[in-house]
Amino acid sequence: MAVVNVTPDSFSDGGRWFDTDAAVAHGEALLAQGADILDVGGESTRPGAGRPDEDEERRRILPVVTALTNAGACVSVDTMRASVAEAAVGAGAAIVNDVSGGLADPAMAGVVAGLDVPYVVMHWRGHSRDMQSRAVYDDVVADVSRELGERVDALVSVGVRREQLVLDPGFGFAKTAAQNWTMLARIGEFERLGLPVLVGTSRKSFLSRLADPEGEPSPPDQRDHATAATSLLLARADVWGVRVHDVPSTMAALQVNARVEAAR
Ligand code: PMM
Repeated sequence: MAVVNVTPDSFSDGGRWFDTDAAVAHGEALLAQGADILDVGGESTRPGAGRPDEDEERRRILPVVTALTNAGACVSVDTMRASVAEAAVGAGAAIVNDVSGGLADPAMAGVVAGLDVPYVVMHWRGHSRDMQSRAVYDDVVADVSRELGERVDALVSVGVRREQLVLDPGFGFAKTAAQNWTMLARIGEFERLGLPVLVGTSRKSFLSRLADPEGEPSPPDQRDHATAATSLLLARADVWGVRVHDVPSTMAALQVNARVEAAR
């Protein structure tokens, strides 16, 4: 899954594709590089970010969803708003990716239940403005698994079909760097919930101080080698998908994995 952020302020690539034509051209390039899914989002979730209003979010993403669907892409819409998810599916999106797992908008569960598309439920503990204060866990893997399981039960109880669901532990969302490393080390445990797992580590800040944990963080666009290394680990753990910004580096990692598997 490759990221198409139509935002002025995403941490990793903010502003670069904040124009319909630039976003569509970027999406087409990601497809040509081998992406299977394009994840189109109009709201930045960087720590401390403010929210665009609903009209602005629609204005940013709907033309991009339409154009990329028409170009043959499988598009997912990265939104926490039920009405935006519904409009994006109407415009051709085939997947709803909700970083709040249905918690940000009480209408989301009902809308998704009425749509025949996969729904990505990410682990979330509140909006990005103050989420890092909520990074408190006894055991991050056990606690995130339990909270995701509770979301699954709540969604299924209002009519979402289990077969629609994909789970995501939410790297960087109310997680410290150490907690992200623990989740990566124990990623297989999330598969015990019996649903496909999507993971987004791409360019996140826990990858920014590899040589020296006390040193200067590397800028986001210099974290793609580390992201590709996580893609290889995640492929070894058999996750369903990885959400990345740079497709060629992750494609190489996945191809290495495929060759190793074929040579067994
Ligand atoms: N991360 C971001 C945005 N959307 N969606 C899912 N399912 N998982 C993630 O980890 C995730 C996401 C934030 O990253 P960005 O600002 O680079 O898009």
